Amino acid sequence: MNYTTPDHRRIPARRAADAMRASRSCILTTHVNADGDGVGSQIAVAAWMRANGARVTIVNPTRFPGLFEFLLPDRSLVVDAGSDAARDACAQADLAVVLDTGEVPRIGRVKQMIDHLPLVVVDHHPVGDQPLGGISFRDPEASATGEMVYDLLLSTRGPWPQEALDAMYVAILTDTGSFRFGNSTPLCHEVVADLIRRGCDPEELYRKVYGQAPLRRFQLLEACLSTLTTSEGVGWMSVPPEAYDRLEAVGDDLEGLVDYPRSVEGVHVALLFRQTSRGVKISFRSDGTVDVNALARDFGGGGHVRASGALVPGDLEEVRGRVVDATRAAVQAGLAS
Ligand SMILES: [Mn+2]
Repeated sequence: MNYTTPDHRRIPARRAADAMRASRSCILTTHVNADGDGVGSQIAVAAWMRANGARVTIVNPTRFPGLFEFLLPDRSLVVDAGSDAARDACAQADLAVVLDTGEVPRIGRVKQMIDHLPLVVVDHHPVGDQPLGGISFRDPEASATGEMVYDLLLSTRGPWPQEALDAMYVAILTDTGSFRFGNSTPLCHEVVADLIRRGCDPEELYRKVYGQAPLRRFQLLEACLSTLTTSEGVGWMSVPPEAYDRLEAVGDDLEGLVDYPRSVEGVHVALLFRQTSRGVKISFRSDGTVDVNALARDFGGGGHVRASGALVPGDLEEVRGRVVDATRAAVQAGLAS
């Protein structure tokens, strides 16, 4: 069966696509610490809008992840939010599109740079406390924002540049954990089937994303695994700060680490802790027993029901103690209900 855009997405997709097609100069942004879905969606939109004749600039609140640079049709698409080039691009733009988040705090310093522009939001997260305004194309049922970008292109019958196809594929690949997570819906497989039909090479894209990890990543994994602990349905690991510094690790190296505690028999919620200068970063993953969006919100974070994050001021040991206690209580409550 071939994919068709679900009915409830049709009108919002059309509205968003019309605004984007009318733009001549557009800013694209995504959430802090962009992932494969955030930047994949940006690059797909950029390639599609450029094929429609628009000027496009990617301005993100934090560094563009090096792992996904291979998707960029050209490196000059991305400018640093602190640069003159970013300021000029924002001054000349007639539209801003926010992808893979719809919350004010999640786009950080870019918010004030695009405040004067009409806005389109394309996102698959549940709406939170501080939603961005503008034209809203949101669907928490979508596997990835990349799947919704596919709806945009479908609603306008393309064009379908190869860069857009590859970027949408990687967006969905990464947000579904290589089609293993609960969001690997029939719809997402139908989208991906069409992307392959149109020319994506799954083996090559998988290899570029997952098949050429630097050695330090395995050395960091070794150090993290030595901290693996489980208790009452909760599994957690901490990134040893000494190993992180010694190995000159970067944020990308932490991608997927939380899947290790998550894979342990009997674990319902997995946690990964990392000390940063601004506090302790926590990743939450749930098998569905606990709503970790609600749990992360108690610590000032948020995300999805099964995957969330938070940044908690304080030091590693103290924060870890509090968060593990709260998570154990949530698992007990979840199992009892
Ligand atoms: Mn996403």
